[in-house]
Formats: sequence, C-alpha cells, structure tokens
Amino acid sequence: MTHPTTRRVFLASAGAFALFAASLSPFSAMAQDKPVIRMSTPASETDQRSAALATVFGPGIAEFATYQPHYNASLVAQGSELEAISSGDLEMSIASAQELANFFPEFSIFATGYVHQSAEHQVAVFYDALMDPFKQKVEDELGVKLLSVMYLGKRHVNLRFPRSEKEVMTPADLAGVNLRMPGSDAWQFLGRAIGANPTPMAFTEIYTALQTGSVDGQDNPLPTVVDAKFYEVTKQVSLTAHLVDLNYIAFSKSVWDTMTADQRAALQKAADDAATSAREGQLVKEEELVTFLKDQGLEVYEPDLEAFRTHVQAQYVGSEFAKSWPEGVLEQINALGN
Ligand code: KDO
Repeated sequence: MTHPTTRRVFLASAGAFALFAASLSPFSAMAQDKPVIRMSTPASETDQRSAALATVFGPGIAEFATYQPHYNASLVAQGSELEAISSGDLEMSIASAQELANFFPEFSIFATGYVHQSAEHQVAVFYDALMDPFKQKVEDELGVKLLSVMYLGKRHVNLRFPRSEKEVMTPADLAGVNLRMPGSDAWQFLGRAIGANPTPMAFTEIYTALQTGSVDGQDNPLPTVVDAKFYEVTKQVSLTAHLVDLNYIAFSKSVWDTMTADQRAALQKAADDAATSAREGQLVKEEELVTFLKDQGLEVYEPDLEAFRTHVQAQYVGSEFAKSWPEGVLEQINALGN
C-alpha cells in the first residue's frame, strides 16, 4: 500500500487554500447570483444516485444555490474529485471509501470485502459515533465534509465468458481472470482478495474493454451492470456480493463555512433525503434486475459465498490496510450489523 508524498504535500496546502476560498464567499450578502454547486461523478445521468441528486438534492438547495451535475467524469477524472474539492475546483462529489483511503488509509476498513452487511448496516455505521473521528479528519485535513452515505449496491463478478467456459464458484476459479477494478490500492487489493488478477481502469472505459476483450470481466452492482449496459458485452454474473458498496456525499468545507445555519440545515437535509431516495430505488432495482439480466441471456447464479467470505477475510488479516484500522473499530462495525 502506498501513501504518495504528493498527497501529503497536497494535504498541507489544502487548509490554507480553503481559508482563502472562504474569504470569497459566494453566499455573502453581496453575491448577485446564486452560487453554483458543481458535482462531478463517473456515473451516468440515469444512475440512481445521479437521479436522486438531481430530483431531490438540487431542488432542496434551489433557494440559495444552483446544483450543477457533471456526469461520466466529464468535469473531473474518476478518483481526482476529492483533490478537486480540496483545491476549490469542485464543490461536490460522491466519493468512495477507496478514494478516501488514498489520503487516510484507515478508510480502507469501509472498503474491505464482507465488512458492511447491508444498506441498513452502512447507514447505521455512518451515523454512529465511531465515524466521528473519520469525518473530522477528512474535514480538517482535506477540507471535505462527508454529508451522507449513498448505497451503491452489492458488487458481483460479471464476466464475458459463458458459465460453461468459466464458472466462478470459489476464489480459486478467479485465478488468472483479468478483472477490471477501479485504479487505487484499496480497490486492487480487493480484486486480489477475491482471487482475481485485477486490472486498474476508469469506469468510463469498461464497456469498450469488455467488448474488445482487453479484460475478462468487471465487478459492479446489478443496477450499474444494467445502467452502463455491460450486459450487452458479458455472459454471466456470479453473485459474489464481495462488497456492499457505498459512496459518501462529499462537499466542500470552505463553501459550507460561508453558508448560514439555515442553509447548512437545508443542504444537510437535501443530502440525507437524496441518499434515502437513491438507496430505496437501488434496493428495488437489485431485486428486479436478476430477472431482467436472465431475460437478456445472462447466467446469474450464486457461488459458494462462505468460501469467498473466508478467503477474503483471511487476505485482510495482517495486511497493511488492517494495520491502519483504529483499534476496536472493526468490532464496533460488526456490532452494528445483524
Ligand atoms: C467503478 O468504477 O467500478 C465504480 O463502481 C466505483 C464507485 O466508487 C463509483 O465511483 C462508481 O464506479 C461510479 O459512480 C459509476 O457508477
């Protein structure tokens, strides 16, 4: 696991920059127009999270700010959003725990296979006091507020091959499988932990990579497999559920600091309402889409989940990631589950 020096230098300068940005408050009485909240994501416009932010979050802050979403990583490259918020080039993103782990390795606990058990468990963890020091560190050192938690879904293994050519029942079946995973240490570690040979690649490049065969497969929740049309270029889904995945609604602390108490309350509520709406929609889709995918000709089946869970957990024990987890936090997370 690396923690690049550039990130440390970046963190040191971010605080000073945030102070400067706050002095130029777009929310001040002198501001003529409503400040624009630019949100950048690699997700499409039709993704549940994008839709919930557009229909719930945007209207929720419309009285005092203009929500401006940018989809398909068209404004900021996937994985660079937190840096962009920190330096004042972006106001908002939906950030993964893996991206946060680039700055703060302890966030890898939330990116570890089979730790979060469900959407409800994610919510319980996010609002528990155990999260306070994590949130505080991100605020203090990166100038980013984590407002709410969005449910992305259970990630499964989705391959180009039919089941007759390659069946994935255990981690051993993934040996040598070239699986696209997002490009960061925590993601790549997870790819190896499930037994695959992970290949880093941006989300927006996956469809073509599957189509041309430059990767054997990818992992994402079923709603993403459908929304991004990966089912057109793949033949099977092994329901490994190796990560109950999330994104945090990440917001510029320097912008937050310029807002009135009422505006902050409205913004927080808009973020929570959007997260709830997206979560409910995503859970319904996860249920429904198995049938849709089978209708498209894909084989969708359950592997040996105990074999996956045991193998993945064993990979993390004693790892550099696990060493960064604050004492007792894993136990606290587990206690909030079933
Ligand atoms: C992906 O790149 O596979 C991933 O699912 C990672 C998530 O953290 C999230 O960024 C997501 O892509 C995008 O929002 C696209 O759905």
